[in-house]
Amino acid sequence: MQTGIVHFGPGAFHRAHQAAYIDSILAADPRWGIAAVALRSPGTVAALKAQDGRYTLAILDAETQFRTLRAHNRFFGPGESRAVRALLRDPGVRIVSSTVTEKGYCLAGDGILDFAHPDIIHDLAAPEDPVSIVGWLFLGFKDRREAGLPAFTPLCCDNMVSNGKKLRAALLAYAERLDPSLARWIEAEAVFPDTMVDSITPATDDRLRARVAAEIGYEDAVPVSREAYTFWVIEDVLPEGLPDFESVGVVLAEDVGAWERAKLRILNGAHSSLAYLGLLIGHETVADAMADAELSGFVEALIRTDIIPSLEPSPLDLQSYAGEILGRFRNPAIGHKLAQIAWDGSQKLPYRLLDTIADARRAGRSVERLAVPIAAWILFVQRQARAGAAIVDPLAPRLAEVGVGEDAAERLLALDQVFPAELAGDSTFREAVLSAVAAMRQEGPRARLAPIA
Ligand code: CS2
Repeated sequence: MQTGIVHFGPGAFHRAHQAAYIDSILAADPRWGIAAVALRSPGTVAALKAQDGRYTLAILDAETQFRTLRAHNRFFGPGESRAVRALLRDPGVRIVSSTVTEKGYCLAGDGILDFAHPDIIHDLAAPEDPVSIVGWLFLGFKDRREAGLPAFTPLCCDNMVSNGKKLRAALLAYAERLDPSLARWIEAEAVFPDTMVDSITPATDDRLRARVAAEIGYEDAVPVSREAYTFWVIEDVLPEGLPDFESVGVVLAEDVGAWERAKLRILNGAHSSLAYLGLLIGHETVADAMADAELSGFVEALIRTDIIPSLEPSPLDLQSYAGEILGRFRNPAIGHKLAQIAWDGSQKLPYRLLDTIADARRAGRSVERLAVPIAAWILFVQRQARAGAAIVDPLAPRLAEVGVGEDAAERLLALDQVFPAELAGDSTFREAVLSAVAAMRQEGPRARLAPIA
């Protein structure tokens, strides 16, 4: 196996999704082994390395299946930056992919590079020793140009609309500050495909480790689990000679936008809604929340009546896509924790719900129901802040501070890293959210779940 892909962020999602496709590709073409890079957290790469890259993928669904994957052949943890840099200069490396979550791209509320982000400040001051993915791509491209090598292809696999375009714009803005001629080179030489990635992947826990050990007899420190459904759409702009993605079921599409928007707004929008409402009600997993008829009825109405109109016209059959997603949420075989989905709300809400709300306002449609999950996020932040409980979010310190105040709802709605000016200044939207917050505070989290006449 050679190394053709360098991947930043080899967490559970990458190992359950991209690596499973690559594992299949490797059977026919050994060029595409993945180098796993996690320069901040030692755990996963050290364990993967100790297992020689072999780990278990448990597919938990109507049928259970265990696959042993081995798609990674190099492993880089903290302190190994120099070796990563050398690898990015290897002509065999053609793809640099990333799953570093929404916050890993250091974007401001409007989706462009945040020059006030500590990682970007760091990288601009020390561009040869980067910590952000943007800084790493810059350094990799700089070395490639100097060596007279062609550009690699950055492949962003995180849940953001126009993820490739956003990464490209962020990198160009960064390069412009350090070396405008390199920015021109990147513009001319590199493509940044948009991608849509989808497979429900709960975080790995000791229960999964114990199950893998019991069922297949492998003491695997880093197994992953996911549902049977898996889907990957990549914008059809790939240069010649990359892996034969289509041979393993990846869709190459001219326009990924319709897929991205539908998936983010329906699946992820519903997921975040279930998470905040479900946690306030006292549920633990997505399947538990879906078994609550009032809550799942609300979420289905939200999708079918409020979210789908924001996606039309669409080349996709959105109503049946929605039905399929609701079925996936009911999968009792995976314990997908609502708390995991609730993480990083400040980063997720814009793509998942606020874009839909902004579209609804522009088109003059009601936002009454769409305001409910936003109110639930506010009450969730407030509940965590007042209990002194952890808020997992890059804005955590700010959320904790604002969340304890009397005017928390108003102040959260004023956070410009979360709410675009268009919504923050929109009294119809604000009133819908504040009225839902007030009702849920008085009558409890189910106050706004009843069907709207
Ligand atoms: C989830 C996603 O954790 C979350 O926020 O909504 O990880 C979701 O499971 C995936 O996007 C499904 O493809």
